[in-house]
Amino acid sequence: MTTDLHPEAFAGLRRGRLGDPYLYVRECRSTQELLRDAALPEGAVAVAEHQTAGRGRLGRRWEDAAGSSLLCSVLLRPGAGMLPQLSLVAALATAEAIEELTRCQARVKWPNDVLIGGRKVAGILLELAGGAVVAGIGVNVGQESGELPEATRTPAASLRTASGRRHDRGRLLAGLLHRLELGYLAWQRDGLAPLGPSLEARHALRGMPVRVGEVEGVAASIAPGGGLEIVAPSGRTVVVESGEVEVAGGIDVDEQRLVDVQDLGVDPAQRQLPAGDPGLEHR
Ligand code: BT5
Repeated sequence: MTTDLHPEAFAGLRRGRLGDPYLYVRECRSTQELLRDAALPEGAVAVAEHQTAGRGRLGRRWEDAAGSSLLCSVLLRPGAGMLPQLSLVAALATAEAIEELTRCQARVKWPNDVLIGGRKVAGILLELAGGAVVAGIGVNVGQESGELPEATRTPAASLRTASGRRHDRGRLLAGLLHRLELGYLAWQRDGLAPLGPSLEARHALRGMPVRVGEVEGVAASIAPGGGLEIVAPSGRTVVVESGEVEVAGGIDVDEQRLVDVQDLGVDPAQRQLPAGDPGLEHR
């Protein structure tokens, strides 16, 4: 049986360098494991219809309904450092490709989730393999609401439940890889700066009451280095470089659960501290 992710379907859709070679399997434990061969070139992509041991970050699981998800891994060789930034680059490319296909507004929940209407439709996992990075991207595409995992950290949605329509996974993958390639090249050349406006426009957490580890406050911008700025009740802005974001009461972007900083007694003038200000901490 041929599907919308079959190599023959994808060959006619590929727009750039990513996706060559294209490793397609019906089933595997995790597409992350298919790109471990050191002989594979940058740009190799592995895709599966179903994963029996799909993984998220920190040992968590990524669940799929066979034939309904986009489950892919991309081999990149970015050189040393700045992996958290690459996670944002991949999440942004995923959000943009989803928007292009579905016309639904997609947002990036720092550092690695893509949401529509406050629900998680995609997740990114970066893993080091020798000197390379394997970027794993999972998108819920065709699941009906009953086929989505329940009791997830953020409620789940699929492109189908969010848009009310079916979508072609091959076209999504081709758009995603195209945008990832453009974003990756721009990031390698000039860092996150060229992606900043697109990222800020899709920043899901702005204005939300959040906690990351011991840092609690209201999420502000994404810092130039890729960290999340959090305005603490004292008015200090703390930049958190990585970690798990807990949103008080959950994210509900549709209902604009935005907290006015003045409600917290914070002088709005203190929200945007200039770079190098002693109030700016890096963790
Ligand atoms: C992620 O981790 O979101 C990264 C997911 C990466 C999956 C891709 S698929 C292709 C490649 N091969 C793999 O084996 N993995 C990558 P994290 O932020 O840790 O989120 C994991 C959490 O999301 C779980 O603990 C659940 O709460 C929730 N979750 C699991 N499956 C989900 C789904 N299909 N949709 C929405 N949420 C889900």
